[in-house]
Amino acid sequence: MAKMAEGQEFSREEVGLALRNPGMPLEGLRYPITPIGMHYLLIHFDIPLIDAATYELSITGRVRNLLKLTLDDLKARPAVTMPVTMECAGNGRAHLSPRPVSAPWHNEAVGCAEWTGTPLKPLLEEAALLDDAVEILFTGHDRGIDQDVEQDYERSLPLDEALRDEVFLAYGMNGRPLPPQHGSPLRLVVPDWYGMTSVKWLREITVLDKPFEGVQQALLYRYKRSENDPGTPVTRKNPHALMVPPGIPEYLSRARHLRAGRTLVEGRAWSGFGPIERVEFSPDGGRTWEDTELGEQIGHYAWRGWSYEWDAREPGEYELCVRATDAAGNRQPASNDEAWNLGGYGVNLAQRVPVSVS
Ligand SMILES: Nc1nc2c(c(=O)[nH]1)N[C@H]1C(S)=C(S)[C@@H](COP(=O)(O)O)O[C@H]1N2
Ligand SMILES: [Mo]
Repeated sequence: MAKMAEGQEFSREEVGLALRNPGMPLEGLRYPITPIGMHYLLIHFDIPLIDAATYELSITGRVRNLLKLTLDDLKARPAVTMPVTMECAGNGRAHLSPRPVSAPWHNEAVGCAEWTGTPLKPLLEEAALLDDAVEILFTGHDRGIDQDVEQDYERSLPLDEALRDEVFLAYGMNGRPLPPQHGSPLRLVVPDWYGMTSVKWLREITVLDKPFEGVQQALLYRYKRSENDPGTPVTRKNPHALMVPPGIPEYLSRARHLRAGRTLVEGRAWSGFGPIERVEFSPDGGRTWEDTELGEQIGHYAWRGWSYEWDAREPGEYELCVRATDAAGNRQPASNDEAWNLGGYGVNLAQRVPVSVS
């Protein structure tokens, strides 16, 4: 099922996927709220063209009341605005060896937008779930073929997850209408979970009386060690810290160059398993670690800033690393072996940034 690749060279397919699905330039970590256009994108099929004026969302399946809602109906309901860090489950995949041929993310499949929308739970309460409801299925307007199966992009959530207060349907991003590439006119936002769950271009919400077995649920987005391994579902985001690469880059290689002296190294960290409690910095490839200073927490589901004043006294070659620990005690792994899985999901190896100091 999974096509694998090895080495530093990327295939035409991987380059094609990377061009369609840009990441956030890591200097974008300087903004607490990622500007639209700097936020990463992941689009499996095509961006559908949807007329917001005639758009309707239906809530159907195991419900007492079928609902059909226009965008105006949804905007007339109670509104929430909150920053939510979104990260693709495939972020870090390109560091694996062998790696699955898919979007070849290194570290940049992340962003934190301020989303505006209406909570899902009251809508489901209005639809009145029947007693046999077990999962909620979210179906997008986009359609394509993956794993040889023609499908709508759709994913489900167990009932208890879908009914969390902080799950909402978003029609706004950074104070503007949702742009086409991020799911216009309406998308799901599931804080704490990896991005695949936050279905864009939402067409239908279906209440199911048995677990959804579609491709994006049962075949993909599972932590598997081999083809025959049924694996476990990919859900919440693993803890992850990233730094703004310090100094200046060489154009082609992106290698970093820095003058000796004090440098403020900064970045952001997040986890779907609880608040970030600790971010550590290493100037020597992970041999020694120092605690960094944690910054403001702009929202419960938003990344947290951190900074460290690094004194690069001696000219030479350095490998800077950063790693986060969350409130549940999860810490980023040190080795590729720990992180490896067939789909290249949830890879949160400590970031490594080689720097030449002169
Ligand atoms: N309908 C639909 N929803 C989707 C996707 C998609 O391809 N189609 N991609 C998912 C994945 S894998 C991710 S990581 C996020 C990316 O959201 P963004 O492009 O707004 O950053 O959207 C998710 N929702
Ligand atoms: Mo993703």
